Order: sequence, then C-alpha cells, then structure tokens
Amino acid sequence: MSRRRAPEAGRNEAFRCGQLAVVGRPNVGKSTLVNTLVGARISITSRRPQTTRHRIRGILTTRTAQLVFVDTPGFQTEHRSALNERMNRTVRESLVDVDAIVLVVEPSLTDADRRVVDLMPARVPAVVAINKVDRLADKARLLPLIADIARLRDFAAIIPVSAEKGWQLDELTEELAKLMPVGAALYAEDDLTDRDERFLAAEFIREKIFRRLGEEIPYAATVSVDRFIQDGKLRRIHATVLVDKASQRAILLGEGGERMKEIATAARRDMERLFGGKVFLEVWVRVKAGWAEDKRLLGQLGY
Ligand SMILES: Nc1nc2c(ncn2[C@@H]2O[C@H](COP(=O)(O)OP(=O)(O)OP(=O)(O)O)[C@@H](O)[C@H]2O)c(=O)[nH]1
Ligand SMILES: [Mg+2]
Repeated sequence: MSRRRAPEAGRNEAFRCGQLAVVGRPNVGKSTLVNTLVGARISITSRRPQTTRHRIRGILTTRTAQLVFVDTPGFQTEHRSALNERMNRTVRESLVDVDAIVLVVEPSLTDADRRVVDLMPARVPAVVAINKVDRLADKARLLPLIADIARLRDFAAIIPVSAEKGWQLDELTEELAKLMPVGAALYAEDDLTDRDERFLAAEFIREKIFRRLGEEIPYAATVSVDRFIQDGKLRRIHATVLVDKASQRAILLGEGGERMKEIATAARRDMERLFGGKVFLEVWVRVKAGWAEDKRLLGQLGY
C-alpha cells in the first residue's frame, strides 16, 4: 500500500534506515502512534484492548531516514486462548531482528508494563514514549514517572508524547533516527505499509466491529476476505465475519441486517479513502464455533 509523495531534496548526509518494534501492554496507543507517525490510518485502533492482532509495518520516510515501525498486538496475560498465545508470540518474534524498540506506556506504570520490559532484549536499544500526556492535568507527575521508568533498564530516551494530538513526535523520531544504522531505504519512498489492500480491508471491517459493538462480540469475531477483485477502478470485495455462536451472529446482523450494513458502510468508506477508489463490499456473517482455538484455522486466517 503506498501513496505518491513529492520527490525529496538531495541526500548528502548518510541516510539511515532500520526497523523498530512498537510494543506495550494493550490499549496504550501503539497503533495510534504508528498511524500518526506514518501520516495515514493503516493500523486499526479502538478504545478496547487487544484491537491489534497482527504484526503490521508502518513506514515513515524523511529526507534523511526511513523508519520502519512494526506495530504489534498488546502483550497480555488475560483471556487465554490459542489466538491470545499467537498474539503474544507475534510480540516476542517482533523483538528479534529490529534495530530499536519503542516501548509505549501511559502516564503510569503497571505490572503489565514491567512484563513487557522483561521481554525486551537488553542488547537492542530502546526508547520510551509516554503516551496520552494530553490527558495528564498535572504535568509535574511526569518527572517521578520518568525516574521510575529509567530504573527499569537502560533507555536511550524517555519522551512524553501525545499520539492523538501529535505532541513531541518530531522529538521522538529524531531520537529514533539516531539509533538506526546507516543504510539504504528498505521500502520505496511512497510506501506506507508492508500489508496489502486485502489485509487492510479485513482489518477495517474488524475495526468497525470493535468500535460499534459491546464487550463480547469484538473478541468473538474475526474477518477473512474471500475475494478481492480489481475491476478497472472498482474494487469488488467479498468478506466473511466469523463468530463463535448463533446469538452473536444475530447481534452482529441486527434487525433486518441493519447493524451489519452500517458496519460495512463505515468500513467501505475507510477503504475508499485509503485505496483512493470506489469499493463494492459484500459482507457475510458465519458461525464457526471455537475458531479462536482452532490452530489450523488460525493459520489460514493469518494468525
Ligand atoms: N487521550 C489520548 N488518547 C489516545 C492517545 N493515543 C491513543 N489514544 C486512545 O487510546 C485508545 C487505544 O488506542 P490504540 O492505538 O488502539 O492502542 P493500542 O496500544 O494499539 O491497543 P492494542 O492494539 O489493543 O494493544 C484509543 O481509544 C485511542 O484513541 C493519546 O495520545 N491521547
Ligand atoms: Mg493496536
């Protein structure tokens, strides 16, 4: 997935390029941060924990560097299932072979944050982004927090930011770029993510389910794109939402299928915005009991 950008000015200083794992406990704002840094909504977000289930790269290319952010699922210890184990494995795997780690926390430290720090290999340089500082009325609380974080391990920098408001993100990228090795860009200048439109389409549908439905359904649902056909400028997309039980299917559909229609419409608008063209979207809802425990099916679904 890419977007055209104006050609950049000449590059006389050494260009830097590297990969950075963005990790943290669920819901701290990792995906929001990646989206703001990249300048496009490529990774889905919601106010619920465990929104992100897959690794997705967001690419930021400046005149002097290319930073490849690897957004990861929130590392978690609750809701044990085969799916949850896969998500945690994705986090662990993302920490290998990166040039730096961005640990995202909220303006408070919890045991869940400490467990994420324990996963981080000591040899990989790390920066902490203390996110959501826009919510912090008393900024004086940041100083003791920074001191507490600094005791956890050696960090290259600890920077208060707001991913939502875009506060201090230039400071953050500047610190991160310093940690990147000198080298040529891995991706084209206008690439935004390593994921294709098919993946993004499924994710947009899942996002609307996370944003519009209560406590249970988001965690009982997954989305697969069965057909993705480029028909001239039109994209024809056929997707299936899998849920665990018939009762969940009924809730998701709503009366006369109205709720599912609204979800599909919202997802289609996001797709049209990002893909830059018209989309025809058809979504089916199917019951597949125990999908989150079915290792073979999880593999087929890309988990
Ligand atoms: N006030 C405020 N809210 C934020 C900020 N960044 C993210 N949020 C909100 O925090 C919630 C979680 O954001 P996500 O980006 O989905 O968090 P995540 O860490 O990717 O979550 P998981 O993928 O579930 O682990 C959403 O409701 C965001 O709008 C911020 O800087 N300020
Ligand atoms: Mg996320």
